[in-house]
Amino acid sequence: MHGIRMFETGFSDGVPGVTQCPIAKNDTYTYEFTATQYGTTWYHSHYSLQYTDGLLGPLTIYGPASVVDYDDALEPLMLADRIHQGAFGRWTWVTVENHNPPIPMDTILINDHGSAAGKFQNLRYRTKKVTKGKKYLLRLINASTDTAFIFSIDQHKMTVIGTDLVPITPYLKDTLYIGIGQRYHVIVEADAIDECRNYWIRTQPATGCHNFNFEPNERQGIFVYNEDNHDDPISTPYVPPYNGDCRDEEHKVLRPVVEWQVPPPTPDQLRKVQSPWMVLKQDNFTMPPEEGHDGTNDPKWSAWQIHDDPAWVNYKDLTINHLNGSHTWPANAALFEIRRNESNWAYMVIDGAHQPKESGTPLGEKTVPAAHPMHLHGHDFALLKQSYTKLDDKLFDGNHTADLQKFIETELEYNNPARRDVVLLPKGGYIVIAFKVDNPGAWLLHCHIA
Ligand SMILES: [Cu+2]
Repeated sequence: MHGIRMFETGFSDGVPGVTQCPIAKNDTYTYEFTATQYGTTWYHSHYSLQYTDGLLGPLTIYGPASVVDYDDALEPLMLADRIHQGAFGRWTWVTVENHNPPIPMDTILINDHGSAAGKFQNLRYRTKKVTKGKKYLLRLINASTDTAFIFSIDQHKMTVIGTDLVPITPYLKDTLYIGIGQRYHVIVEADAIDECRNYWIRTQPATGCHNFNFEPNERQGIFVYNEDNHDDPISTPYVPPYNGDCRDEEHKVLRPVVEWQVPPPTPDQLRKVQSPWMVLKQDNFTMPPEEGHDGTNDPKWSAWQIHDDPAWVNYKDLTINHLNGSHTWPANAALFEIRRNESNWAYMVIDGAHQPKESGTPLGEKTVPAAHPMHLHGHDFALLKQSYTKLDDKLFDGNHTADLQKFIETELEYNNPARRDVVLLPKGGYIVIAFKVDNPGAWLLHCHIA
């Protein structure tokens, strides 16, 4: 249940090895939780590549809305990349049959409709008929494995009213950045000049945040005024100056309707274990030995990691079963222990650009600059800073507390900051997030590229 807070029901969070065993074939599992927010999200398997192959769906929690300036709603739109051959098949083809990684995607779908590599053109997604002069709520979900989209409808502007599960002060856009796992509520007025025609819905992969092995067709959806018109629309896209790069919506315009304030951290709070300084890097990595398998002759894998460990969970020893007060944790759980503190806020600087010590880096281990849609379970976080440029190295070296204090005072947003559950860690940049420590459990923080 992506982005559902699971407030005091962490055992229903659905992460294999952390909160439960994977559900066995022909078995069932019931997730119990209280819906604490209204809006749009999705559910998906958290096991291996299953959601890439379609084990997912939209989830709407109905309730009062902050902005009701619309006449009707379209069904939720799940935007997704896919592999026509099947993700497990392609994975085997690359890893076992020794073809070259990385594994490319080849298809863009909207609610499971779309052409694959130019075939099945007539399978494009068509909305229900819209009526000129009416306003429609669109609930957009990026359910991709490896693609950030720039979403637009030709010749129609969007009023953005919600990010993830949070209503925001409305703002107007013609193209919308939507990263993996993120959701947006937008209102579109059917105000086209020619209502006999239909208009392209575009899902353009953002530069640097996709991996297609050919130029994908961004036109997989049609905004339908005229149900009898089955011709391809002739509408034209918004012409850049918009930036086609991999970005999020500017976080300073994502202002929650229900305002909140975040207390500034102390330098120690930003530095301490409770607020880890994280580095995402790729490493040549051998899986830890298991019962009946010592692993010494295993091939080296390349794995992403936060700090020094790629999380390696044990289905027989769930992380959540260690929440008994003993403070002993499974080996290789890549775990950060966060205790309640005086302010009840935790802070994290997540840095994608460099390691604390670049010198002496073991062979085969390096920081790989890449963009990562970071997702935190069990909490909405406040986005205090999203930087597309590199973090100043010296801030965290322990010798520049005055500079760090100045950074805290001048660089971070505390007054009604953006509140959401997925944020893009820009390539070569960093983010600073904060969240209330109010939901005990074992919670995953992960990049949502599946
Ligand atoms: Cu998710």
